[in-house]
Amino acid sequence: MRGYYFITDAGLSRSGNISDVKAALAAKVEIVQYRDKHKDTKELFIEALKLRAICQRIKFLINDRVDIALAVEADGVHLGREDLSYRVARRLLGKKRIIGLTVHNIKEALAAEEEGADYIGVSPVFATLTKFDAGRPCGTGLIRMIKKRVSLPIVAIGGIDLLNGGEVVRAGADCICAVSAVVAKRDVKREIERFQELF
Ligand code: TZP
Ligand code: MG
Repeated sequence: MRGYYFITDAGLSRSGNISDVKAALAAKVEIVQYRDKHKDTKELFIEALKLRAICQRIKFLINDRVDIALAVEADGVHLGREDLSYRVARRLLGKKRIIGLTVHNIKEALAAEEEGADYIGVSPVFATLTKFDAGRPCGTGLIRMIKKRVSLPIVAIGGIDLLNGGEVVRAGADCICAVSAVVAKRDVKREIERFQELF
């Protein structure tokens, strides 16, 4: 697991999730996460099904919703503290599917590894306007600390752009995700390629 990690954001997108995900595939991303905090269950299911069909050869994850992940046969989920617990999600999803957990500090990172998470999302690295309840920025120092003590792949997220992205990779992030710095741009493929060059 290494490189740019793509997350959809229909609110920031200029041409919609389907077009953005196609651009992400053209930019050779290996992971796409479908994230939408506004749609109802039926709308989520219908769009996730379309995205699953597009993302056949890469990892396709669903944010928050284990039920949608199962319904569209996604490769896994990304869960935060307000979502189903790791244990319950693992029971529902089985051993093979990917479960990524958001962590905000070293204690949570160690606990995520102990539980069996497949990767951790370290969040938010910097201040972000994209997620209003993201919490306090942890900075790249936390990434360095986690890298030393936890062997899970690290996905860094929150306030990352092309100016600070290099620092995040040097701190030890295996993947970086930059939502507004990519999805709100006119040429999504080109922006992702710029992030890929940081690795
Ligand atoms: N999770 C933690 S921060 C965040 C998510 C989904 C938003 C990141 O967006 P941006 O625009 O890259 O700061
Ligand atoms: Mg969540």
